[in-house]
Amino acid sequence: MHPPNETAAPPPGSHSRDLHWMERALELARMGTALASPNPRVGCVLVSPDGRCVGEGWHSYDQRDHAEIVALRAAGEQARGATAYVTLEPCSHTGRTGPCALALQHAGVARVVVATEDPNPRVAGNGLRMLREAGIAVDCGTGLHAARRLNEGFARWIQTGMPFVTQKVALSLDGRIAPQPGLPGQGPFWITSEESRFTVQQMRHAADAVLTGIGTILADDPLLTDRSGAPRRRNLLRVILDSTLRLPLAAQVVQSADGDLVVCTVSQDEERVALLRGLGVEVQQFSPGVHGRLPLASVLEWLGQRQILDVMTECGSHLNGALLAQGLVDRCTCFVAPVILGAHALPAWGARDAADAAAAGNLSGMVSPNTPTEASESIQLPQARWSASGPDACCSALLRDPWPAEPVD
Ligand code: AOF
Ligand code: ZN
Repeated sequence: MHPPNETAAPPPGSHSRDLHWMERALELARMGTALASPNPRVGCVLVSPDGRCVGEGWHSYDQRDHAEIVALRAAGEQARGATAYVTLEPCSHTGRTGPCALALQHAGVARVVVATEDPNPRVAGNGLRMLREAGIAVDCGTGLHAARRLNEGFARWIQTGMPFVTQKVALSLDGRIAPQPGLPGQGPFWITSEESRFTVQQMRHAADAVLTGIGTILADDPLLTDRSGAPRRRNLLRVILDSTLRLPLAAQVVQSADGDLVVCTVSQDEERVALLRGLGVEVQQFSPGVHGRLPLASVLEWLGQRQILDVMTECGSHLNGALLAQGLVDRCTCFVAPVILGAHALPAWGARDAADAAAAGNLSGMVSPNTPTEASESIQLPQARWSASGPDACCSALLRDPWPAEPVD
């Protein structure tokens, strides 16, 4: 008697079984959102030869142990002969902990299935090699896409020192982000739906910093906090770009400053700087860039030095335009609402003056050389995903993939 085909479980070692357990490992890795940074989000599942899960783990920075170690500890002796499903290549180096590749070997794990290699140059393939040299069967690439999307910030930061920048834009059907400035009777104005705003909170939760310009503070007086309610190990850093220090002391961001508010400026007004610092605001002064402006790339570099991996921008027209034109946007996530605001309303991407407009017209500066551009008249974004968000549409497009083009196998 054979069981009917449709009830047969995929045989051990089969691709669909590998995918099944890797999906669980990815779920575990997601638990590290806002808790693993500045380390990557990593999940691990140990499965016995008869197909039972014998241990699970995920990495949280404050707990120190890597995902594999947490799972090995849970499995104890049952790790012997097991298959380990790990969302990131086990490490080969000694950092705050010893090499996970070695720990898996010592525990007697027979096979390791890895979603993607570690982009950390100290590891990058060495962990896979260590495992193979120890006679362990290694497969790399199961669940690759999802695993890479989960650690875009880490991949960008560990290789370049720069944070991964997600530009979030909530815009009307006619491409506007706010009604005509200065109209009487304006209160808080929401373009997008509650569903989209909920997603924005999740995006803030997944970010290490949120960045905006002084124009947005003056217009909307936002709080810019993570109100997802989910735990995080570091406060979401609120970064305000304010070249001339116009930030009002009564602004909500200032009133709620709790070691999580940084104002970046080129102003030398030491009196104003002292006043802000007295209210618990961190003020970072930069040397002026082109046309005396705040050098955006230097601001991002400085955030990277502070172990900020993921920056989400929630800016107005000019800053949106400048960030894009200067090639500083890695991913663009737009919520498009079925609303028309009219030609006098603010465009989602604008230019402050003719010089900015000219820069914004040069598409080749916006993305990396390996992104296909067609005669510099358009930039194709093949890695874009559209989804419904209540009555809105959401498009999230990758402008620059932080992962190496050729995965290590
Ligand atoms: C793994 N499993 O769960 C994580 C890994 O300073 P350490 O010792 O915590 O090492 C950090 C590096 O280890 C990090 O940059 C990344 O390359 C890797 N993270 N590796 O095998 C994990 N979180
Ligand atoms: Zn490790």
